[in-house]
Amino acid sequence: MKDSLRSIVRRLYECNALKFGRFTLKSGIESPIYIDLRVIISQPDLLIDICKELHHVIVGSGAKYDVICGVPYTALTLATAISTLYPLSSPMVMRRKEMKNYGTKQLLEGIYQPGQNALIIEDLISSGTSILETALVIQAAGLHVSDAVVFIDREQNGIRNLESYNINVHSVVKLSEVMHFLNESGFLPDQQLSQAMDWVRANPCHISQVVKNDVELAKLEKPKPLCHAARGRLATHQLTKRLFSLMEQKKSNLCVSADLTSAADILKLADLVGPYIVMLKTHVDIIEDFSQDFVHQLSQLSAKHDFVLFEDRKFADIGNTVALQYSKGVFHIADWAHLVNAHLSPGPALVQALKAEAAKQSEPRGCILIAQLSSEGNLVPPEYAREAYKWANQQADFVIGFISQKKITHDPTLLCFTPGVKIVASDGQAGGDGLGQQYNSPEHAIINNGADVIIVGRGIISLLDKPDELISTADLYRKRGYDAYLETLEN
Ligand code: 5BU
Repeated sequence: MKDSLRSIVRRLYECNALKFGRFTLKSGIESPIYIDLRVIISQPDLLIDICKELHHVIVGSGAKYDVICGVPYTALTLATAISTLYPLSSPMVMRRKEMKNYGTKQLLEGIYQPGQNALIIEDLISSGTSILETALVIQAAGLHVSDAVVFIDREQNGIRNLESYNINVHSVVKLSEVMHFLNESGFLPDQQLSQAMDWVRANPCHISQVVKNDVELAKLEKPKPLCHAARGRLATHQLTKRLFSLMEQKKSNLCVSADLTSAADILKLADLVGPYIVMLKTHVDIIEDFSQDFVHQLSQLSAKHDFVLFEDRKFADIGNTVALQYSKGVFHIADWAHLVNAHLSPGPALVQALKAEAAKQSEPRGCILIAQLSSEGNLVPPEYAREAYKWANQQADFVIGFISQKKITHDPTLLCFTPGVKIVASDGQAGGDGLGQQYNSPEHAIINNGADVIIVGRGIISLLDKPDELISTADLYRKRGYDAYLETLEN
């Protein structure tokens, strides 16, 4: 333990913030340890030293945040001190524990905006329940919480408990380190040390059931849907902004999937459907006469009709390989595709590798994570959706959303792209293609399942030989998709 921390722990012991003996906890359980960090609010020097250690861990954690929020009440003073010690990096918001019955009635005070990231500050973690309660209030105000920083980790499972709620907890010091230091310094006899260590190991804590229920309820509560323009304003990624702006201008949430094998056919399709779409999706590896000239012409059409190019490459290999697949080979995908997509199975290094290649381009590039597949019997596990959301938060400057059959997050800055869409005579579920594809109508995908962009292939491209019909069908998908979006705003 470094000297600055030793000094803090010694002073905490001296002011009775750390006690060893026999104590009855609030839960009725007997404990050989009692930690009460509330006393630090009366010792400004100690408080400042603790805050400097917390800030050191905040910086080291790499957590990205716009505001900090202390768990009331003790950590409110810690957050305030951090905010004033480091005013440039740490503006603060404050969680109310009780709702006012006058004025704004809000539970989160201060200046903030939906879509921002909040970092939680806490003095001590045992089960993680208090941090989770605070995270719920912050999330209900539309902000994200991905990280929390605590001074002492009681090592009673709190950090692991919060991992399953996608909150990474970073601690300054572990209880075992504190106890070993006190033992070495002669304050804690060997026998008491081993008794206390045994007790900690034998008493893991759990998140309170009440809070667990609140989390489930919060997940069900849909925030009021925002229009494309408002979501575009909240987004930070240039391609997300561009897509929302195109959706607004073209009154379209349509992506056509150009699953054709001839370069000329794809160019013909792109020129015909260009005015009705916000995005054109390709599978370049099915084109029999691929050439750089084709890519050049496709990029010109993307500029002429203002749509985004998405190469549905579904990267799924180790970082080094996907980096090569993205930027090298015959296709040089990174040079022309604004967006690509990736599977989660190889692990997050894949996205980092793609991002590093993308950074070499002069124009913005983005990635869509495959959270769910449309094909029957696919083996993508449900946990992918949760993991995809976590990665999207960690790589917000690269990941713009998800390929998904259902909306996996209400975060207004992340897009849900849904393939497997087709208009058929009857509404709702629209059957399949006999090869595993499962279709939904545009209304079902958008209103029931929360799609932001519908991806349509054969429903449109099969009409390439009848250009007039192709155009009217693309416009019909555009109109039905956009009307469905407008309906979601009314609900
Ligand atoms: P369709 O003709 O509308 O069925 O084409 C759908 C396209 O979307 C096709 O290019 C697929 O490769 C792509 N797709 C999909 O259908 N389902 C998925 O889950 C993913 C991509 Br990911």
